[in-house]
Amino acid sequence: MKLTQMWLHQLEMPLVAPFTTSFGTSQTKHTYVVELRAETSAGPVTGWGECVAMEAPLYSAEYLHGAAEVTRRWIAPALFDQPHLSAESVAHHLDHLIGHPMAKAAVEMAVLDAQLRAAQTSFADYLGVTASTVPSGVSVGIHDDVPSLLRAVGGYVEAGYARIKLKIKPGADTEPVAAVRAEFGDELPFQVDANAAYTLVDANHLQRLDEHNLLLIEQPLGEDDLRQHAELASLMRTPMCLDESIHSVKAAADAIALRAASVVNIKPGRVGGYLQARAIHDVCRAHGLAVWCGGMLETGIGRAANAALAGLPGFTLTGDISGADRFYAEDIVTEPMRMHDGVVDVPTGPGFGVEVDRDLLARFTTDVLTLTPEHT
Ligand code: OSB
Ligand code: MG
Repeated sequence: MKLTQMWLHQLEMPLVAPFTTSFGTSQTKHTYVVELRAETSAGPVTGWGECVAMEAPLYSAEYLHGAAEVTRRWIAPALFDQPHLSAESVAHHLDHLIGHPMAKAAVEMAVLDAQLRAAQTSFADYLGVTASTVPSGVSVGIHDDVPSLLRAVGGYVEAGYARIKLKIKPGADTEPVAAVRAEFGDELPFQVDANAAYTLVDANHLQRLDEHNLLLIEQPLGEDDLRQHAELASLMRTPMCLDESIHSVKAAADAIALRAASVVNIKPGRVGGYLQARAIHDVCRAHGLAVWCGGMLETGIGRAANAALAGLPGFTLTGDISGADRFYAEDIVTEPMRMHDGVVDVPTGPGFGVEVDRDLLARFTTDVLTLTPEHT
């Protein structure tokens, strides 16, 4: 295909409730949605992607305005230059640009959607996914007090979610974890996520989580603490899972070689796109590590793509792919993802299988950046 135009729709979407992690509280989802138009052998097509970078560099080094800027100045021009662009060649054309996986992923995602729509192929078929549903887990933020946490978890358990993940931080860890176990019993599939809030000095304290029979502990230490995660993993019974540390296929290979983790959270945005995400799935599966699909409060576009990815056979643990209503009263797609019976459906339509609702998109849009071959 040949790219002809690209738009970055900057959005602010209110959350149904504040979401607190060890690095902060959000009330609003900030993102940009990539819309691109391309000429293909099947005629002109439109593709959609979204950027998972957060407003501030608290989860990862990238931040939303930086991602838009690097897209405007370097990513878009490099792709507008290509006479024969394909989703599979995007990473190659952007390889000379160091870092910025989330910015690259958003654009690759839109190219992939356009390519699949032109071929009338679903993302699931492209991946070779035959599952029609995937289990649906929910990420629960840090709460100010245990009763409100138990009410929130109770609501999700009642709704039928297949797995609960609880955010933790120093001072909000063993007590809320013990309270959830006591209230909902040993059968509840239950895991925790520290978002890099601890250091190896906390090893003795973190060992106290072992008694709660957790599925895993996600990213207790820093992004570049692979060796220290390996040491902590050897001191804990709870399986070690990495999120922030796995920003590339190489990082996944290093984590495996160092025995830093036995489980990997795969977030397509964090690793530079859905094709890198699949490669990490393949490497982990070949080495006997379990993977699951993480989330970044995606809109309906990313949520649909994640549901298809999570249908690959190595995704043996339940992902953070909740119904859209876990975060949003209104999504930007015509058919927001619904959790039912503990699962979400793998979309079957062309591309990612969702249609953006222009009215809803406009409602949440604060600005639009138009990129063309001439103006970049
Ligand atoms: O660490 O998994 C994380 C959201 C924002 C940033 C980091 C994380 C998360 C979540 C939410 O846990 C997962 C979801 O989208 O449901
Ligand atoms: Mg995480």
